[in-house]
Amino acid sequence: MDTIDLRSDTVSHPTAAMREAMAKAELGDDVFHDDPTVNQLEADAAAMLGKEAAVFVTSGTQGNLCALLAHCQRGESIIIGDTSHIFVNEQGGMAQIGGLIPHTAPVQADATMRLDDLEKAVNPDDEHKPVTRLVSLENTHNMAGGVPISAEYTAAVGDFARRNGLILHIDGARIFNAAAAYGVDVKALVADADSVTFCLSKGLCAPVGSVLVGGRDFIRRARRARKALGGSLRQAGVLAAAGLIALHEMTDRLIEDHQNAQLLAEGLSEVPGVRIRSQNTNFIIFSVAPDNELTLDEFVRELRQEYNILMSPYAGEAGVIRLRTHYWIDRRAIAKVVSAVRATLS
Ligand code: TLP
Repeated sequence: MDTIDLRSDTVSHPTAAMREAMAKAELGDDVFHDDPTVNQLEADAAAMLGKEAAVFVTSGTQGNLCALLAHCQRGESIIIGDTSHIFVNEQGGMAQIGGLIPHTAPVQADATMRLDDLEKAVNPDDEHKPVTRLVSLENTHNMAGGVPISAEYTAAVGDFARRNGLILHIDGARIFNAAAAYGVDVKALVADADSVTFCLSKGLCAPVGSVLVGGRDFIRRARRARKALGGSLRQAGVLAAAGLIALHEMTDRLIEDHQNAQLLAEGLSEVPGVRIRSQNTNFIIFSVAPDNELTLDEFVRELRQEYNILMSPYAGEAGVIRLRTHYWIDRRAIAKVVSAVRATLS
């Protein structure tokens, strides 16, 4: 029986076309800028996001850290959402490695931070305070439940950043999901940003890799940071070949994952005992009625043992499960999940 893995979109495997392209990729030593496939990926990614240059990195975490290291000096402060992935789930690399001081602002249910909270987080020119250098957004927002943020809001934060002499970085791990949700060209969502990290893995299905885009000088500094972090790879074209397919063939289909997430949420909402908390882009967050005989852990275990369906309790809130649809979850899988959940809770 095939596994139906809904724990994250990070579990997605490369497609057959990716595996074939990886086998045939032209290679070189990327530390010498000699890998034609990596060079192509970086050029195409920069063009697609409307920026001057790009650098291929091993992960979203590495892309975000390279960006912060390239933009900021030790001892400076960055304004960041209190539930942002960079703050909560990247081991505090900005402080641990970069010597940067996070100044958090509350993330609202719609994944935005209030502009007056951002204003309050900018330190005055006072020798007691670290210099505020950068503000970071996350689109789509993971802990908010896959909520996309709009071009208009991003432009307002861009305006705030310019008024205060700050750099704007976007953790756009799933920026193409946001573009699909708003039906806009991804350029519109990042026009105001000085840098953006986005992931080729996750919904776009490449096995490894993210891309950091921005201005030419910034990318030169980010390449230096990547080297110091041990992330400069040699014949990385085997990975970039899958990344090129992710970029050119997988972004336009993400809307199908969103439609499937909606279908799954509708199906689950009809199961007695299930309460859908939210459904945005490819995310679903739901809870199981507390008066049910099964604990959440037992519910998850039974789905795995009896039906080969993988879900994981949500770290952000007790009693809650968070699912993500992706390329390998089709309508047949969704029907199976709904009937397995119904049988498990009956
Ligand atoms: N998120 C993972 C886990 O780390 C939680 C997931 O399963 O969603 N930014 C955002 C918004 C992310 O969601 C993630 C991964 C990253 C950055 C980091 O990407 P990787 O895992 O490639 O370092």
